[in-house]
Amino acid sequence: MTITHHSRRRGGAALASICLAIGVTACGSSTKSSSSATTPGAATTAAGATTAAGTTTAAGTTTAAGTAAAGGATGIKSGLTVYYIPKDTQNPYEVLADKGGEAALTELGGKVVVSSGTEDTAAAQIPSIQAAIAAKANAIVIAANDPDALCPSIAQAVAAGIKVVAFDSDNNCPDHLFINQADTATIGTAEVDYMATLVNSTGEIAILSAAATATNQNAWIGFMKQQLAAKYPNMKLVDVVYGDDDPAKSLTALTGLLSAHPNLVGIISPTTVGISTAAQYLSTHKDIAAKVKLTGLGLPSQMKPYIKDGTVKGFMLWNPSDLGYLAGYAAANLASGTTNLKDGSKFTAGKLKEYTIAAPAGATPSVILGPPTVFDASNIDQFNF
Ligand code: RAM
Repeated sequence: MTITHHSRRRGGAALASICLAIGVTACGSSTKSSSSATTPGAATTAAGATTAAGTTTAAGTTTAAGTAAAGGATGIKSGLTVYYIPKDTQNPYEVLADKGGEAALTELGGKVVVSSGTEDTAAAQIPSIQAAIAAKANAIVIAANDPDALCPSIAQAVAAGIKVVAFDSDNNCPDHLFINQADTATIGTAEVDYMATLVNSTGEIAILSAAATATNQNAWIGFMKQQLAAKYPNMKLVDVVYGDDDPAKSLTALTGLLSAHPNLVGIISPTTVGISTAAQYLSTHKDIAAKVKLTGLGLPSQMKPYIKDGTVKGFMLWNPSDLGYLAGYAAANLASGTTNLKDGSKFTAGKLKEYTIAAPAGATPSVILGPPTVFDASNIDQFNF
């Protein structure tokens, strides 16, 4: 089996599950579609990142070989080709998710082609959708940089018989399954609740996001605003800035934010690129770090130094590798006709076991990977993704 990565240009910029909190136990994936927020501090069981064998052959192009596991999965067609179209090919989070997909398709005797741009724009993703159509791919797994701009191309893919799975960042197009990393409302409200513990529920806070058009961040931010309005009258959201999941742009957005709001007490960054950039900056600007608390969504591997040096107390995430792996099994099952988009349809996702598709009337069919995990000094050493 061959895995090929294609990318088109930018300048550069990673889990287990959230079982934080007091009393949350189910870390990892489950067949259930609901999850609850957890609070910092509790134990996490979690698994390390899934890896697929691979060797980099040239900038942006990676090939990996694998052998189908004996047996594969019941009813899954062999030799499936699944195009993974991440937000971009350089974000370590997206790379981990794609590797999870490679692991899944390797188990199933198929192949993954990773193809996207190097900037988080819909324009950079459209050629990859067209490439999947030209290659007669069986399925596309895509993290949309814009909820609407990709729909004409995705409709062409659907018309060509290609099954479409959204992961990480959903789109508004019809005829697809969304693999959500964790319950959307839980992610947004839990981040605000965590920030409240850091700033005694008082003062000016801001958000350092990814792309302004990113469906996932915008959905989480919507729930952050709701939670602030409902529970925290003394915490004021004064700004939302965008770093496009590019480290340099994120740094510029951060420093602009800090100078525009001298009374800021907290920053929530719901993106692994934003939070790692901000943590690095604050770790070398201790005077600012003493006044401005940071939390959000981050990769334990990137955030560990900042937990260890006290810059950041805690943050959240789920296992991106598992997200890609689950999306790979979903895509293979859809392409094989062993599941469909109807409410209550089931499919088996290898090591992650069975998932049930929820498709209430008027909503995009979806499944949820599982609850998020809170990472802090008590558990950060247990994670390698
Ligand atoms: C960034 C990306 C991705 C998001 C994570 C938490 O890496 O924006 O879409 O899910 O952060």
